[in-house]
Amino acid sequence: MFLFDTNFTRGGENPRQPNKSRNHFTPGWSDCSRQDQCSGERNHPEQVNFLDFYIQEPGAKDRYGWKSYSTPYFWGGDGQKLDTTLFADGPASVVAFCHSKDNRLPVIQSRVRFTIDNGKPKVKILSPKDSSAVGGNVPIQVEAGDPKGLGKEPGIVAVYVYVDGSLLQKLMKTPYQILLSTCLLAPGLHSIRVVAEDTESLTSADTVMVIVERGASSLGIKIP
Ligand SMILES: [Ca+2]
Repeated sequence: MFLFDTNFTRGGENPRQPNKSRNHFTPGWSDCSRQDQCSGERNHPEQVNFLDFYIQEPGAKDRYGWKSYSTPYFWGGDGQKLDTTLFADGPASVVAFCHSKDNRLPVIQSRVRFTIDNGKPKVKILSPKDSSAVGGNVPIQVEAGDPKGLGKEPGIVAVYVYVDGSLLQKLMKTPYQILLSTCLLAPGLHSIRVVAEDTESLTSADTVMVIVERGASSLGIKIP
């Protein structure tokens, strides 16, 4: 999330050269991550007219903009996310222009630079299904793939399978599957979590919850 913070302070137009006779905004990005939302916050709502956001890839002709007129200042409107898969992987930046209601005050801008990398692995537990009742020996089947990112060639290095937070197995090659012996688990709810790691050490995870039942089919999964 990008959080835009405009602190209203007393001083000159240039924070480095304070001038006590003028007011100015000192905007600053206070939070940032690779993707998600661009939003803004400020501590003097009465002074801000609107915020103008732009995102641009270096060297790209087009830039994408959004004007936000009310707090909190989000890119794309309240709750909308910035889909970074629309952009090429690599360096990019977002700049926000803060327009004051007082035309005599300058438009303040602040920029954050970040790196878009959509090369994280994708991982999904194919079976058992979430919330299913299980018993006996249950096959855990995992599908994992890896898109090309910024760095090395794509590829899954390992798939880690955790049961209730403890590592059950590290799977190094396909097919990513393992048998879970549920007789070692107490009846009730248990979590199966898998983490896929790619050649760039990026990780993604998927989790399902299963209900261990005594006397359930030893063939594996019983869909409730
Ligand atoms: Ca990758």
